Amino acid sequence: MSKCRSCGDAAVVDLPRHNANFCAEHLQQLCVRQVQRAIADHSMFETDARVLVAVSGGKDSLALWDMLVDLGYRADGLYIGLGIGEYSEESHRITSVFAEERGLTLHTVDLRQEHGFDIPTAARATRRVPCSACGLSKRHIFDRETIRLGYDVLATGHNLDDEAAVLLGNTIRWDVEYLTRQYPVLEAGHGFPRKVKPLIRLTEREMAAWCVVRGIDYVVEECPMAIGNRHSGYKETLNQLDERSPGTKASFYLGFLDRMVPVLRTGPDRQGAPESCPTCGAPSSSSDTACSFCRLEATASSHEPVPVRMVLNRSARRAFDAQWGEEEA
Ligand code: Q46
Ligand code: ZN
Ligand code: ZN
Repeated sequence: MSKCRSCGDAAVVDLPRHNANFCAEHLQQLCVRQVQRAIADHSMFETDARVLVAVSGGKDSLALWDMLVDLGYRADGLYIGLGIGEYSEESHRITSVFAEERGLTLHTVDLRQEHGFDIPTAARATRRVPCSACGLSKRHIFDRETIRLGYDVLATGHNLDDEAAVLLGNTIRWDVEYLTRQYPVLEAGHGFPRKVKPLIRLTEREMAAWCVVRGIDYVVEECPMAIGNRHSGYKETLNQLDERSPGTKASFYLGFLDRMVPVLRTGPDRQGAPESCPTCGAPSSSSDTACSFCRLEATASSHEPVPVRMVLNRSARRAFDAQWGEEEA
């Protein structure tokens, strides 16, 4: 049996990028140190900050919430009900149980109840890719609720794998504007809250291991809309590279932060002060027309509800049915 690098006890996980195995205790120590380092290196927030964690029921966001509370931060959760069939129901259940068991405060916004639409319907009604309607809605609601509820900062569970995949996509397209903005801290201002990503130094595998050793129950299934999307393809590609030469993913992304971001930041600041949406008051590019979320809401909430299966392609639908059982359409 393999042994922990730090103490010699039986190891529970091997982490090729550290070229070592770790027991439960030292895995936790490693994860906590990486989070503390990310928070300190990027001055994410002070020890007394009120932090709102965007939780989805997946391993990353629940692990982040768990870690921040464990480190003594005042961290509450915010869950958004996206209406993605059984996947969303299960995510909500798991997130609520997590909060209840630990006596934590969880805020919930349900898209269908509060805005009259869900993600499958929004995708169909606006002919958008589901993840685009979803990302827009999540950003709008996370920003709004962070400010409305008076939190100092919004923390999201994006990990090293997520950020490296986004970086690969932005690089392949040479999207300089996105590359310039790809940073684990977005400052508050112009009606936007401060946003941070404390898990950027930890991989998906490390987050899953954290949940196992901490006994955190999380939604293992991927969102049915994610199956086969481009982002997943980039992740696979980076994992193949990392298998051949462990640590590639980390040096690609963390090297970007260290060495490329300073170069990109010498360019002109492209972000001007936005106007306010005439309908909801959120920051918007124009004060004459409603913001993109309000336009999405107007179109999607007048459309009849669309079940999640109807917006999946054939392979995603097969995977969905295998996971959640065939629904009567
Ligand atoms: S929840 Fe929403 Fe993700 Fe599902 S629809 Fe796409 S963006 S994949 S993180
Ligand atoms: Zn150990
Ligand atoms: Zn608006």
